[in-house]
Amino acid sequence: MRKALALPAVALAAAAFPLLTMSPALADHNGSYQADLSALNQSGVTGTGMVTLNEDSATVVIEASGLLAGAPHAQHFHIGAEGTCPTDAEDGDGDGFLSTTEGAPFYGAIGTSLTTGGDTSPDSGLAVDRFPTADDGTVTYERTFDITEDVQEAFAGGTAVLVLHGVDEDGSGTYDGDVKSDLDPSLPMEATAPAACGALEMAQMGTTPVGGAETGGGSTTGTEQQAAIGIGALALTGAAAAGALAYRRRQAADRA
Ligand SMILES: [Cu+2]
Repeated sequence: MRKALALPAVALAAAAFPLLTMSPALADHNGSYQADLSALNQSGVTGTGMVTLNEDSATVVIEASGLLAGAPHAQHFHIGAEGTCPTDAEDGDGDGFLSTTEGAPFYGAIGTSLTTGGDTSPDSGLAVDRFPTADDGTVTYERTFDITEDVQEAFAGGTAVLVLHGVDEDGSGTYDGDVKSDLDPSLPMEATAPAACGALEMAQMGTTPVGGAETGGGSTTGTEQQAAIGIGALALTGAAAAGALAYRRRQAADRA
């Protein structure tokens, strides 16, 4: 009689365990992120980017000043590298510019093109007619659109970086000069070189973290959440083992 009761309990715990391991979960990316923009290529650009994520929906607000007036400025989420910004010292080829390519080991490739309308994929990376024009050197941008899964994962993993492009390095008042763009040789380097960069960091909690009470700190990363889930799974494994042990003890008791 006792045996009959004990066995299903063990089976139940064992059955529950794979369910947990099967949903280790995409780390939660929902919440608000902020980037404090720092100048690159001595652009003098300052500003901030705010991004609010809710599943695949992103609301992006960018305010920046000190940009070349009257010129379009490509802007992107870059993803998949270190999640950091380079310095002007990373001018590997010594052409006087930190090019978009030279910064890529830090901020990665284009994940999202922050256009004013239409496509937002990396294909629109240089769609100059759909990027903000800084009429008086200031850009104010707001748009809500869907982002892809790789970009969601970059936010969760801390590798999303906001980059604004277009810098008038020689102060001529327009994109010109002899150095050609590393991205499109038909354009001057000034049109595509990074003007400002900021890592997108979580500004506030998007959801209640798993086991958040004991983490103590203000921020909980996806890694910590996964760790918490792991601990839960371990505890359950322990419960199953304890159940099995109790079953063996009862068997022993029955034999005695
Ligand atoms: Cu970019």
